[in-house]
Amino acid sequence: MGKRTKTAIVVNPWVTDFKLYDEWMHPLGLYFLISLLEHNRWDTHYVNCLACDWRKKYGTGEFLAHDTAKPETYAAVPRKYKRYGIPESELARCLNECPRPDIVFVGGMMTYWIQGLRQTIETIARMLPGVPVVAGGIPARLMPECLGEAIPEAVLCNADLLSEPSKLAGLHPALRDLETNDWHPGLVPALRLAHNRHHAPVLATLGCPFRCSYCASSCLQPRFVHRDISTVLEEILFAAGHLGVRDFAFCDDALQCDSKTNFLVLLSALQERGLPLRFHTPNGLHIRLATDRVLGAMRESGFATLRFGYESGQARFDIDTASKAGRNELARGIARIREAGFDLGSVGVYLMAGLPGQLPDDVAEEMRFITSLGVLVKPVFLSPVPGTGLFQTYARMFPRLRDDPLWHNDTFFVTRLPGWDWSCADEIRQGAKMLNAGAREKETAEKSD
Ligand code: B12
Ligand code: SF4
Repeated sequence: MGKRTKTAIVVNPWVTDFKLYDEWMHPLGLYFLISLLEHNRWDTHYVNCLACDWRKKYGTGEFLAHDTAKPETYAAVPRKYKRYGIPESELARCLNECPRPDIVFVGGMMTYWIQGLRQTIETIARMLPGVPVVAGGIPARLMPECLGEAIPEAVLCNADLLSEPSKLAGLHPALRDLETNDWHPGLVPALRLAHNRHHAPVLATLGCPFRCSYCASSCLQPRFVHRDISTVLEEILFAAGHLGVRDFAFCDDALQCDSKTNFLVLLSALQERGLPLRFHTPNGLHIRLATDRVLGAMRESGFATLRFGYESGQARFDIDTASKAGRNELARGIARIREAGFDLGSVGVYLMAGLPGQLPDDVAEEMRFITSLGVLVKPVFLSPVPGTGLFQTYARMFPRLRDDPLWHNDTFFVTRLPGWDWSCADEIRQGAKMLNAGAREKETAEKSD
C-alpha cells in the first residue's frame, strides 16, 4: 500500500430540532466525499455526532439528545428544543483521538438544522485551532449566503461533488492536489469507515424527473440519472457480507422510474443471491409506478416496509404534487400491494399538510380516507425549501423565510399558516396515531378471519 498523503476528519454534525427519528439516517453526501478522499489516498477519519442506541425495529434506534436553549425565532413555541447526538465532551474526545488533520469536512442535510451545524463547527474550531473547516451538503447548496453569514469560520462548498468534484480542489490550498479524474463514486469506503452494523443506505438513482412545487430535488440534482447497478449491488453485498447488515434503506427520489432497465435488474440480481436482507423505502415511492411486476419483485427481494408519496388527492393541488395519485389511483395501488402479498400494516402513505389554502379539516378528511384503505397514514408538515416554487409563494407571505432558515422547520412552519396553530398540528399527529391503531387492528382481524 502506498503512503497516505494528507489527513482529513469528516464530521456528521449535531442536529437541533423539536424531533429526530432514526429513519435509517445516513449522511450520503459525506459518504461520497469519503470515497473521493480514499481515491486520493488521504488518511480519512469519520466522526458521527449522531450516535444511536439501536434498540428499535429493523435496525433503527433512538438518538441521544438533550434539551437546549430555544433560539429567539422559537421563543413562543410550546415544545422542547433539543440537540441530538453525542455530548460535546465525546465529540472533543473523538477529535482528539484522530491525528491532527490538514482539513475538516462537515456535512448538513436540513437547512433548519443550522444551529447544530454551527455548534459543531464552533467545537471543531475550538479543538483544532488553525485547521480549515469546509462545510458542504444541502444547506450549503440551497442557501450559501445565509450559511456564509451564520458560519463565517467555515469555507463553504456549494458544489455537487458527483457532477463537479473538481470544484472542491479550488476551495482551499489544502485541497489543491485533490485528484478527481478516474474517480468512481461509491459507498464502500464510507460503509467500512462508519462501520454501522445495524443498517445501511442504498442509492440507485439521483434526482427525479418530476417537478413538485415544494421539492428541491431538481435544484440539487438537475438531471435524473441511474447509478451503475453493479456498483449499487457491490455496496449492498459489502454491507451484508463484511458488516453483517440486514436492514437497507433506499434513499432515492424516483426509485422505480425506468424500472425495467434498472430497479428490476437490481432486484433480480438480489433475488439470485437469496440473501436474508430487509429493504425499506423511507423516502416514499410512486404508487403509479408500483405495478404488479415491480411489487412482486420487491416482495420476493425482501422489502419489509413500504412508504408511498401521495401528498394529496385533491385536484386543486395537482400542480404542487405533479399529480402523483388521485384517490382512485391510491385505492387501486393499495389493492395491488395487498395482492402482491404485503402486510398492509407495514405500508405507510405520506400525506402533506401545509399546501397553500389547505386546512386541518382537509388533512383530517384525507387521513380518514387513507386509513380506510387499510394502510398507515404518515402526515408530513411542509418545509418550505429555498429554490422551490412554493418557497417563493410562501416567502411573499412570510419574508422571514428568506433570511432565517429556522423558519423552514416543518414542525414550526405549518403553525404559521392561516387556519393552523400548535393545537391543530397536534390534533393531526394524534389523529394519525389513532387512525393507524385502528387500521392495524382491522388488518389483524381480517388476517385471522
Ligand atoms: C433521503 C432523504 C430523506 C430520508 C433520510 C434518510 C437519510 N439519507 O438519512 C428521510 C425519508 C428520513 C427524510 C426525511 C425528511 N426529509 Co428528506 N430528503 C431526502 C433526500 C431525498 C435525499 C438526501 C440525500 O441523501 N441525497 C443524496 C446525497 C448524495 O446528496 P447530498 O446530500 O445533496 O450530497 C451531495 C452534495 O450536497 C455534496 N455534499 C454533501 N455533503 C457534503 C459535505 C461536504 C463537506 C462537501 C464538500 C460536499 C457535500 O456532495 C454530495 C454528492 O454530490 C432529499 C432530497 C434530495 N434529492 O436531496 C430530501 C430532503 C433533504 N428532505 C427534506 C425534508 C423536508 C424532509 C422532512 C422534513 C420531510 C418533510 N416534511 O417533507 C423529513 C425530516 C427528517 C428528519 N429526520 O427530521 C428536504 C429538505 C428540507 C430543508 N428545508 O432542508 C429535501 C431537500 C427534500 C425536499 N422537500 O426538497 N429525507
Ligand atoms: S416530491 Fe418526489 S416526485 Fe416530486 S419532485 Fe420531489 S422527489 Fe420528485
